[in-house]
Amino acid sequence: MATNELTIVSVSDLFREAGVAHHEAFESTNDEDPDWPIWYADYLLRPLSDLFEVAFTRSQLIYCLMNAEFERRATAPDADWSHFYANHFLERYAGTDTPARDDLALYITPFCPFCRIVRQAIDQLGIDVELRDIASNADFHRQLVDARQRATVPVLHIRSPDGQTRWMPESRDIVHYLQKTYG
Ligand SMILES: N[C@@H](CCC(=O)N[C@@H](CS)C(=O)NCC(=O)O)C(=O)O
Repeated sequence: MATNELTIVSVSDLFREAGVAHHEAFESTNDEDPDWPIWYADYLLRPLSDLFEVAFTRSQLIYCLMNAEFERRATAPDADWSHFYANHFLERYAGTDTPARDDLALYITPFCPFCRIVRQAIDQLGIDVELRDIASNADFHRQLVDARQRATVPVLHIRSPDGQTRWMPESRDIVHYLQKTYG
């Protein structure tokens, strides 16, 4: 699908192609897709990783797509979106040797003070962590209980680029780990 030449044209072509595929998938709902960054991230994960020669993670792409959209709306709402997105990604990832990062997900509940402490650390570090609210999502709740035999939050789920996974409880340990790894 993607060419191996990393140019504004090849990247924006890829985004445009994803846009067409998304339109076909959501035609029946008039292109309504509140989770569009997830759909695009899944569609683009492989071709963007190939094109940039960067091992993007799914959550990294979701995060970057959302950032691109926020920035586009705020700064250039009339710009060609595929060009804007292409530039956004090229500025951040072209020519960089971004190492493959862990895929991080934090199991939380909305009003848990220990979760808030971890979330503050995440915000300060500016890292990309998927938040999984076990109070509103039965699948997340089940995943956590299956893994830990209890529903205490926060728990950080870490998936390394080599596929190894790890569950880390205790807010203090999580903050320490994140600061040591990403600070
Ligand atoms: N020492 C733990 C305390 C975590 C904790 O008490 N979490 C509460 C929510 S604030 C909880 O999940 N309670 C429900 C349960 O344990 O099932 C930490 O610092 O992470």
